[in-house]
Amino acid sequence: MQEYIEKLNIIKETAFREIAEAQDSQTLENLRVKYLGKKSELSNILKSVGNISVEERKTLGMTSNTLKNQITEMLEQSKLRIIEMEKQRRFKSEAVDVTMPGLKINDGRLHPLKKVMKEIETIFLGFGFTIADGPEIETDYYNFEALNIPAHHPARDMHDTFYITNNILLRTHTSPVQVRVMENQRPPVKIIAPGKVYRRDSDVSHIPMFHQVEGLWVDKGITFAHLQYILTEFMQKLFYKSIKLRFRPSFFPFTEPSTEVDISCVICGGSGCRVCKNTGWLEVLGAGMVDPEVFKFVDYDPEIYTGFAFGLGVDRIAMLKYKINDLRLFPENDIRFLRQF
Ligand code: 2NL
Repeated sequence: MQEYIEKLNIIKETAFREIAEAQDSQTLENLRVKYLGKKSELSNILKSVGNISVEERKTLGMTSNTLKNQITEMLEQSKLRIIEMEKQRRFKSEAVDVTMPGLKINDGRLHPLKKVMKEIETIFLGFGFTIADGPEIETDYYNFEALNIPAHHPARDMHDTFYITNNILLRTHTSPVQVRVMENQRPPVKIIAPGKVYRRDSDVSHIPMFHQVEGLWVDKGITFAHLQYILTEFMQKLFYKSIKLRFRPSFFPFTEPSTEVDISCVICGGSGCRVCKNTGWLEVLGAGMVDPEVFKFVDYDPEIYTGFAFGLGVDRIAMLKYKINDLRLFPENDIRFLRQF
């Protein structure tokens, strides 16, 4: 008998200690099964008792029942303690420090060429022009023939043009876009054609793909004065108000008369520097009055309509605007370069 009472005392001692030390609800549940479950020592103690008196059996039963209740009570208290503890743990791990600095958003940005392109488009939209586009893979007809550049003209030199077949090529300028618009629309036509163009040269000052904006305004009574006014206003808006323009006579197969347009050097202001090769001037545009031959291809009557057209290289404008000295930085897409815009 004494042996069993002692056994109960040992159970009590270890149960109380283990329950008091439990740190989480899973451990506590395991302890409940261990001490109160069907297969627990405590549940089986009466069955294992051999020959003792009825009186003793009764005492032993009462003692083990009391212990069962004590353990139950102990488990209950421990459960409350652990619930509170786990709650505190969760508060700690899920806490948000609202004073922490925010994460930096690594936002994208526009390529410098795209920025300049958009700026040019915005200026011309302001003058009432609309934006036209067309294929980069063109036919000989739209890229050359309809622009009064017949076969064997030097501008068709194999060194300049990427041919796909005899008749199909990568456009060397965006003029074919304008030819297509004129083919499909009667005057007035007042458009710009921005886009990528391709030429077979590659050295320090040339890349095989570059960007061009061409413009065309055809209506009754358009004169060279319109050309000068629009291009002057445009350059003043793109760079600054006090910029000067210089119109030099030139030649293009698709315009007559033709002009090359210089601006006063945006680096030195005209006093002479390396960029303008000490001339004070930068060549930025080619332009002219649309050649009557071109109008014939699109069935416009040159006796009724006149127009001016121009073309400018966007890459060169972007170099001047952002003071970039190497054309090849544009197509390289080095993130260290692009991040600066
Ligand atoms: C340059 C010269 C130019 C044009 C482009 C043009 C287009 C049509 C009719 C007549 Cl549809 N002309 N475009 C005219 C003059 C010059 O570009 O040096 N570009 C970079």
